[in-house]
Amino acid sequence: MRYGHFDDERREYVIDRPDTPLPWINYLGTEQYFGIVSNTAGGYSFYRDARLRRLTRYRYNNVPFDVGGRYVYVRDDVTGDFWSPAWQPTRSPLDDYECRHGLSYTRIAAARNGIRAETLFFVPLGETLEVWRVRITNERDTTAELSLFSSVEFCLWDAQDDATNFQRNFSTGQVEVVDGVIYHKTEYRERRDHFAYFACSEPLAGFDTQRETFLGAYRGWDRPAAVERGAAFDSVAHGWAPIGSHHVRLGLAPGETREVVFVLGYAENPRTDKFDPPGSQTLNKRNVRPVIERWLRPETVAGGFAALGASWDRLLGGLRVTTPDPHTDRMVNVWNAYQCMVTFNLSRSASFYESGIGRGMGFRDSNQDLLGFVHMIPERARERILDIAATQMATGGAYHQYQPLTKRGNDDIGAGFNDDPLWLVLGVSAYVKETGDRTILDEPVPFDNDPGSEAPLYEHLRRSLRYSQERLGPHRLPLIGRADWNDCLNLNCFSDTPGEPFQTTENVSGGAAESVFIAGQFVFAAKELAALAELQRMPGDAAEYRAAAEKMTGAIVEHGWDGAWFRRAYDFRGHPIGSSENDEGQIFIEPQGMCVLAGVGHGDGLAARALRSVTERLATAHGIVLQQPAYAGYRIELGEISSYPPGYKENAGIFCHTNPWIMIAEAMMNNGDRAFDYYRRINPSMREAISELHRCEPYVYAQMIAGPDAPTHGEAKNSWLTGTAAWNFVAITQWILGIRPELTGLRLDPVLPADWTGFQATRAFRGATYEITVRKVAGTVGRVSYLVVDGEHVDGTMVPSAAPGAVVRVEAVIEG
Ligand code: BGC
Ligand code: IFM
Repeated sequence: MRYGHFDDERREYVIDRPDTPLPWINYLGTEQYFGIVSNTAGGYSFYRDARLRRLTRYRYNNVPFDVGGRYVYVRDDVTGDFWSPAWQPTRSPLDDYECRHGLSYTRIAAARNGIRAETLFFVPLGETLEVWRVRITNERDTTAELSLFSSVEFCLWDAQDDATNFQRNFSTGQVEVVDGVIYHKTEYRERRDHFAYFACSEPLAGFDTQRETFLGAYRGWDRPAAVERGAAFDSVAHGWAPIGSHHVRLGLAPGETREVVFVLGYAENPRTDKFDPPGSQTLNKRNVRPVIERWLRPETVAGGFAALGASWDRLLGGLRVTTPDPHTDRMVNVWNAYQCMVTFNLSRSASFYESGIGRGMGFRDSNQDLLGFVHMIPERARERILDIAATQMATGGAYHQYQPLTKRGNDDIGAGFNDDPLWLVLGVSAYVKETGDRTILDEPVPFDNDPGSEAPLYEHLRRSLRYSQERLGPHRLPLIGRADWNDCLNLNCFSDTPGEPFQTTENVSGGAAESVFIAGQFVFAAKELAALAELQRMPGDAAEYRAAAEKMTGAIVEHGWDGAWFRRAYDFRGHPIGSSENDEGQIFIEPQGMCVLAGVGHGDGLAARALRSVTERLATAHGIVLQQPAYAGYRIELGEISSYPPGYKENAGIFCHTNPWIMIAEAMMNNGDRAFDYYRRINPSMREAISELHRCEPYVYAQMIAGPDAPTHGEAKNSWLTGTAAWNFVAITQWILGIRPELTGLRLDPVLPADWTGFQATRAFRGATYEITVRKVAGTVGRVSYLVVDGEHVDGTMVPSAAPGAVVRVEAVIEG
């Protein structure tokens, strides 16, 4: 069952009924000001940091869910009937409803009793504000006397404090209403350096800023007293819960459409010394007024909206494909790329599942996200890499996270996830492959943000490898530390006393847990760094890293191979995990993917055998599960993984992030059919047809789909902010379609499903544009036989590099 459809032409997902199984959300903003908006206008806004600069309030896990948002009410002033054109919060029956989620904008339209209202939400480029453009049409054949009410509930900036510290916050709220503009100016502690404003293009019949006055005591957003009675109270909030609501009266002739614009924005006051006497800091109203006036004008709104669309044309224009599969096309050309950009902007901070107060930027996560957006925004990817690397410690180790506002490593979760440093190598190598810019390797970058400790980025990468090499366990495999990619595999935990908090053995010599996953990742990273070393003309280093990769490969083959698949780890007592010796958790997906990606076992049949085991033991119709059999109960020596009920999350859920590793591995083994089959199983657009089961948005990947051990097998959770986006983008574009940036140039090496006859693509690469056509006879499998580049025959699969600005025609022939 579907709840909407893709409008590929307009790059929109069109939701045609409001009661989706879960709120289906979208993101507003691409620079500094962001918002979440659901298909019923739920969500909130923030400036840069979803925790510390939250403009509007949202109650997570509310009942009913997704209440709190950008709400507009329409009232028929003759009958008194009022309703929400986004359905929420009044949930009045609508004659018509449609939500179009587009690229950084959402348009929600509905009609009731002959009145149609359509609201467009977006954040203009270069501004720290959002626009709501409401178009209201009288489709009756008589005049309509209407009232329009806007509403937002302000958050008192620090979302964590706002949700907990009521003894204080019920007394701090402050607003000011000047010339129809509502200013929310609550101080956060001693700093009055920022404020929010909410403005309307029309003369006001009234306004409200005190929540309980607007709503009425004991009432909800579904039945505000002001809307019900058809008149605002002109309330001014002192403490309690400041809101912003405008009341506008409209008389519409039959057939008439009116446009009303609301602008909600963030502004900062000029910095003053925080010890200035009270009252000396004033709102910077004079400076924001022209901005407000500009954005309340319809022509500015139209121009701003067009500019946003043009910027997405540019971002997405660098890679476009036309394949025999529409699900592939729309994901690659629009939605998967868009999701990658959202992970660039938001990391893991704010979604329907991430509260915006929990996490900063992940060291591991951000490096992987980079794989999916580097081709769209290479300069910003460069900056991101340097920010991440500056949080690395001199030991080569990493903070697990850093704060976007301060760009400093934070200790909230601590360090010691021993896979973290190696992701930096993979991120940097992806950047150099895409851009050819090897100057980044020489860029001086501090350790732990200490300016006195700068070293070239290349040195950071060396230390990343050294970090693993200096932390090997009894099987010469890397120590896992707190965990590796799998946050929940905590193998250094034990408790001697039941009920006592567990202890960790992290640094206990001779007894520490090891990770085969990190071993595979090390081999991968060491080979990448060897190639970068060659680029740096350091053949000695290159040889050293290749030797290190080989040595680690030896350890994997000797201690990491279980007979039919790669083992997962050794616990701190030296027992294997992910082995046929175990009663549960016998086989894990991660080492099968990572070891094959790293080239382990390609020549001796281990890789192919491991992948067969994945097919036999882990693959389901809804994707590949993380491990089998699921852990039935909690085991302290395995940690958090066994705390999840079977079939969810890391305990045998379909952890979508890992599936593309297997797709890539299958492509490497020349199995185009299997690689693509796995791709389709979790492709959100393919799953649109089973939306009542999948439940999450059909236009973006979710982190997890429940595995067969769960009663809800096939149900997705945690959509949007996940490394799944980047890795699927890499799997489909670079390995199945085979358009792959390498250090020496662009390779064209597709591994296609047998029944395809080819595909076409446009790829911008290092300033040139490649118009690609791949031809293959249906029913054949095989790799590219030769290329024809601008009419010239070229052996192999490397596309000769062209000068910036050139447009090159590349034809690849697969003879089968
Ligand atoms: C995982 C969660 C886990 C958490 C703990 C997350 O990345 O997805 O399952 O509870 O990390 O660190
Ligand atoms: O690898 C992690 C990721 O960093 C955050 N989400 C869960 C993954 C698996 O545990």
